[in-house]
Amino acid sequence: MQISSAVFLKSALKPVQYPEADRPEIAFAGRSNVGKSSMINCLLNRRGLVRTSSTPGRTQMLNFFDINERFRFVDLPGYGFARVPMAVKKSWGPMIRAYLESRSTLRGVVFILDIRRIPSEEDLRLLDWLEEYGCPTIMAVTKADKLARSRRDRQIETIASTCGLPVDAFTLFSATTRQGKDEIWERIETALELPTPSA
Ligand SMILES: Nc1nc2c(ncn2[C@@H]2O[C@H](COP(=O)(O)OP(=O)(O)O)[C@@H](O)[C@H]2O)c(=O)[nH]1
Ligand SMILES: [Mg+2]
Repeated sequence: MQISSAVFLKSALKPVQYPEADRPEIAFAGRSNVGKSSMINCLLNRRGLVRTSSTPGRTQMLNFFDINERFRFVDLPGYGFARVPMAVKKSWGPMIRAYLESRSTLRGVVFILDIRRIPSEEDLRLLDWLEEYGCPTIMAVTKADKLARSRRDRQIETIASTCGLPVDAFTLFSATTRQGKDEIWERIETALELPTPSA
């Protein structure tokens, strides 16, 4: 994918604040600190477009980006970080569900897991919601550079079986080495061509 423009549009907490639903959209989901923002920056070849943070739990809003004046990326708020206020933790579920339920232009969700972690209950709950709402889902396992090749395969097998999915559903990715970037783009391009799922 040739990126001619990538522009931050706005942050939103609830549907009335979302930008107009006039372009197909791909959302990025996963726990805090998993590497969502890093993946978006890597896909767009923009180092600092999306703020990455070593202080997880800060980006508690949906952040919308306009790409090539043709489609949008949405950096969804992360979950699973211990040191955020209870009110923020409680609002996460309704915020995500409201988005998945109402966004008519949503074409796919890139679901990101950390290669070093067994998927958590929260990860699995989100996976259930994606299934419930019938969202086409692109499974990605990131931070591949953090493990030796021999351990990667075993970890992916464990992650896949925990999710109840086949190993080949997962794209191995690293924002550091850019491994898997082309494959994620191919899957995103395929998702962008899908018709709007009926509500
Ligand atoms: N080694 C390595 N570090 C990564 C990778 N992706 C993200 N990180 C680091 O993980 C931390 C959290 O990344 P960020 O993109 O902010 O996660 P987010 O909270 O999901 O948006 C940052 O310190 C990143 O530099 C990766 O593929 N490899
Ligand atoms: Mg982030």
